Amino acid sequence: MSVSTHFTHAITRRPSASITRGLRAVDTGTPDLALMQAHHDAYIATLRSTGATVIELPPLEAYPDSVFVEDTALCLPQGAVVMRPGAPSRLGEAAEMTPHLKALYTTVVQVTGADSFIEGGDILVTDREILVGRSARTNAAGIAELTRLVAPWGHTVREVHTPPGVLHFKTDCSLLDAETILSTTRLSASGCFAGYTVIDVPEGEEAAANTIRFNDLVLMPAGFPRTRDAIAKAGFTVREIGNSECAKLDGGMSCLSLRFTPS
Ligand code: CIR
Repeated sequence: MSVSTHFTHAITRRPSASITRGLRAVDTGTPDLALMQAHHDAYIATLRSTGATVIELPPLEAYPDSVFVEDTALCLPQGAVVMRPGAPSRLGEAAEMTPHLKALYTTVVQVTGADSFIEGGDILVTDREILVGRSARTNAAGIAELTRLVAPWGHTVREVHTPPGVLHFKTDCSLLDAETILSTTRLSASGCFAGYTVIDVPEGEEAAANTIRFNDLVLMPAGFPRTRDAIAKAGFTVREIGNSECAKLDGGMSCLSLRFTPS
């Protein structure tokens, strides 16, 4: 069983009323908190249906984007690394996550450099390596610091690029199993997934590239039938979750949880 796809735990955080002020690249409308909460409930129920323990943290009104917990940490089998988000309004979210990681992990380390910025959404962990996309939120210093922090745990980091105009590296890709990556063609065309099996997201459904493999399920945003059929045809069990409200804030399936097996 792959340590990159099978987990005993997940951490989520309930969306706060301040979500209406969440960051977005393009304004496509104000997210509806009640609908987002309903989608979030379905997401958590689906994670739990695999047998995992899902911790639901309370909303943080001071941080409009704090529902997107993935950006605050990188959780590996050997320990957790607290990130330094590149969005100034999100920097404080990482400290809010630290005690919850310390409650579960023996080893928690932190990206601390004043010039280091890195967000979990830019990090794709596979069984053989950690890919980190440089982006508007993740810089070279942040990647260098992460590389130093995880080296003693036996991990290698490979720097890759997030396509221009795309928020995070994982906005455009996800791991389906130890060898298989779902990706937009604009990302896979860079060659960064050489050596993996790549399933390309059909043209026009780029917003479906951010999925999560969580135990025996693949959670994907609802409304992308060609991508759903491609994933199912490859042999995966798919669950579609409403994502209309998070999508208004450039968020998707991976952003909504930290997934891990604590050591
Ligand atoms: C942001 O711009 O930071 C949030 N509105 C969306 C974060 C999405 N997180 C992720 O892709 N890991």
